[in-house]
Amino acid sequence: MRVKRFFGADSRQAMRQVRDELGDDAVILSNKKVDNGVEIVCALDYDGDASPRNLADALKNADQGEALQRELDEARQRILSGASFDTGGENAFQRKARVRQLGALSDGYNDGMADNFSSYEDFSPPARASSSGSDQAIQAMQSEIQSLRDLLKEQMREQDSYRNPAEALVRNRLLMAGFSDSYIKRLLKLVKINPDSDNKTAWQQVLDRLKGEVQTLDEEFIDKGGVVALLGPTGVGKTTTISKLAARYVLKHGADGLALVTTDCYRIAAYEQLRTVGRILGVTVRVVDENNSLDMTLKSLRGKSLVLIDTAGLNVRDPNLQTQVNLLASTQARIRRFLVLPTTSQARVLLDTYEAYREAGLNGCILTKLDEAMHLGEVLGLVLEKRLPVSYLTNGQKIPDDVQLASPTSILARFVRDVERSEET
Ligand SMILES: Nc1nc2c(ncn2[C@@H]2O[C@H](COP(=O)(O)OP(=O)(O)OP(=O)(O)O)[C@@H](O)[C@H]2O)c(=O)[nH]1
Ligand SMILES: [Mg+2]
Repeated sequence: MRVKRFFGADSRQAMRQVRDELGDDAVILSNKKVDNGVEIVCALDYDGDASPRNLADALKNADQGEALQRELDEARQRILSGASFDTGGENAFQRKARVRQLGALSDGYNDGMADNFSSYEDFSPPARASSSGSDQAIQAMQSEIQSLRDLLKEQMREQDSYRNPAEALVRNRLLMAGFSDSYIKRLLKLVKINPDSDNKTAWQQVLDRLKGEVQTLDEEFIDKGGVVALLGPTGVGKTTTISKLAARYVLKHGADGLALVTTDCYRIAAYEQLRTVGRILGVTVRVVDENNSLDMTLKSLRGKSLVLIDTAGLNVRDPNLQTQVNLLASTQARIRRFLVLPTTSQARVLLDTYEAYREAGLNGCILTKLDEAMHLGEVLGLVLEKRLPVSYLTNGQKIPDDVQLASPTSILARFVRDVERSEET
């Protein structure tokens, strides 16, 4: 029998060489780690006198497959040892059904049935598999591991709920309200709910803590003055909020001390919109474009006590977003920047928005559209996790009425109302 050695930096590379040269029917005699890589020895004219392994088997032994398999086995062991967990009333049969659903695993209960778990049979690649077949097998393993992780997490939660039912209730409420797992974990570590605590006391403890964690501004823009820019994707309520704040300013201080600026030179309508507000309120409005830099514009408005800057609504993947962020950074004036976040958006969208605008150097946020939001949990989760101070809340389209300075009390009151309402339904 003639043999040939293949050498690659890792198993995958070595296997690719085998496949390229000998095809999928290559007969592999050995597959071992050597200095700086992996060596595979193949039979060129295999006559059946050895005990060769085909490509699929070799892949099964490959680094990646091995690592995944090991992880899977460890996870399975943890699941099996969890068989003694108290699962809150779930009987062995229910538990077994659930475990099976997650990948036909035997749960180790001694009920006379044979252990029908066979990790390889369930997701090993077919004999003489092609590379895509083995990729699929690895993907199947990965998804199996994920299922096991989820199951393990769930079991741990069940165990916790048995040990500390009040904490479990609180955790569940926060999860339902849209907080992330990691934030809840951190919060509960800080709150330390006593295992003997009743639900009401535990919940109040958490609310008190949340109230202490929410950061808000204690002074209105219209009283504090300065230069304030609102940023955020299109349609979130930047112009409407600026119009509300402008109207409030004028009602309280008159029109002279206020100016409105738009950096939205992408759309003519944006300027028109702000100009209309300025005309009605008798307030100066400026546009920043190629002839009027932001720096120059702000210098010309030095005498104003408050300048509100409306920016172009740019979605997170818009290439102009960076230009706009750079524009705000390019001035000498101190601009306070607030991200406008609609409370109607999902947590993922809010997080993406935050990540995209974070670079702008945010001083805080404005939460809009509370009147349309089902609950505040998702946005609250984000502002708490990112320690983003909330300046205003808006709850309708009416100018100037539907805006209020945010306070921890008002935010928490709304949060509690949402939680109670969702539990009633
Ligand atoms: N229900 C409700 N609607 C609001 C609120 N704030 C703004 N809107 C509405 O949301 C829509 C978009 O508001 P705009 O202020 O134009 O949004 P924008 O962020 O300036 O959008 P672009 O200029 O495209 O970036 C308008 O129909 C507003 O009336 C609010 O608090 N509640
Ligand atoms: Mg606008």
